[in-house]
Amino acid sequence: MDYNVLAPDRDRIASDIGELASTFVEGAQPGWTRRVFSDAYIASRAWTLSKMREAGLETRIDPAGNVVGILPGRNRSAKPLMTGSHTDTVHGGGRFDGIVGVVGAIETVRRLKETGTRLERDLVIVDFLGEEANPFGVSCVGSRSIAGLLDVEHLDRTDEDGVRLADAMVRAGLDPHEALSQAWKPGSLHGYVELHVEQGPVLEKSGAAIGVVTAIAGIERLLATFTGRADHAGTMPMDMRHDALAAAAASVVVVEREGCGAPVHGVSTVGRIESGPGSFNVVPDNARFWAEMRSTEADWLTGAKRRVAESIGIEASNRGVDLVVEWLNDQAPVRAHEKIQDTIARAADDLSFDWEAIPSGAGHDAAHLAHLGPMGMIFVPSISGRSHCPEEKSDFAQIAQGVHVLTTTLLHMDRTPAVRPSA
Ligand code: HGY
Ligand code: MN
Ligand code: MN
Repeated sequence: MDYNVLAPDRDRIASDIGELASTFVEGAQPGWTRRVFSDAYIASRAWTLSKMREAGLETRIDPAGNVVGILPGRNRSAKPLMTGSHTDTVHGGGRFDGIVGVVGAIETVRRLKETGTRLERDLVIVDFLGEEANPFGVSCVGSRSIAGLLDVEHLDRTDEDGVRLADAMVRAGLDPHEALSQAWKPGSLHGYVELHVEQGPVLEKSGAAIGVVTAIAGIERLLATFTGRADHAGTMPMDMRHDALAAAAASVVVVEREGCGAPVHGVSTVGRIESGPGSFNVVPDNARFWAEMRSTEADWLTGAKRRVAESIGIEASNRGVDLVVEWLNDQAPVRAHEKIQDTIARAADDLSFDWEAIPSGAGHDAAHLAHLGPMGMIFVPSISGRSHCPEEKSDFAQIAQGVHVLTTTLLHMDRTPAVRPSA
């Protein structure tokens, strides 16, 4: 088969991405903000649904708020294929993170229909609800629900106003109770593949058009709370202070040092710090920060969690400051299935696109869908490697190449026998 006939319509992709970005954004801050449960996000779900309907899909919004479209295959009892991503953003985010995978999935359906290419299996495309980290501390809400990884403990998590995730879902017209019980069975997918922007500099540096993802990093997130003692900043001698902010600041450097010294793929970040009471002339008696470590290597990640907890404990006790560490999220690294990696590479070769194998430092819905069947991911380059910021950008011609590889990969997967789950 000449896979070039499946080439996507680049201008249509650009128009969809532009329409979503310009129509559904929160507030006037720089970048494109569309956070889960915001009015802009809730309104945008109808947009995704209409795009799927226009493409001729059977559509629904499931109890967890995932927008689901199905392209019927010839054999409806065959295990389906699935692809998708997310359209929520971080605060002040970009126009491409996640969105490329949803728009790309819809364009794949259009091209299959326009070329009269019928799949053997159903193709399920999903715009997963709430992939990004949120004030409830539960990312990937929609894909966890489909994968059977959303539980009551997640629904009871509260934001800083004490609102439960379950209540926020009800306010958005969703059904958290049903979201707990709609899980698909492990092994129920013939395969899952997701198109996404790389969000880093590797592909741009190497010149490869396509990234074949080898693994998705695991993430350990923590909230460290330091409690010291308020004193007069002018009179209390340095060696008699219990300075919570000084302990937290020294601990920020501990977290940074953990990632900088990683012998394997490993990074660490403190994304936010707060302290009080906040006057020049008062020794701070409280501070807290939110941090995360990531790696595709489980052993390093486990070790980093232990080393950071020990070291920041020392920074606190050296200053007579109390410390409470709360671990918020423990997402293990997930390997992409070898056979799906090979299929993506084969599709890129069919289309004469240069590709390279690459780990994902970013988390993705695909990490959860791996519980339902063999998983793979396709990356396209990010300009200057930037993401989660207004400067996030990918070239539409390269996005179209990624969509072309997605379509061709799905065609190959449709025709290959079931693969055994990864070892
Ligand atoms: O944080 C992440 O890695 C993803 O972009 N949500
Ligand atoms: Mn993403
Ligand atoms: Mn993201």
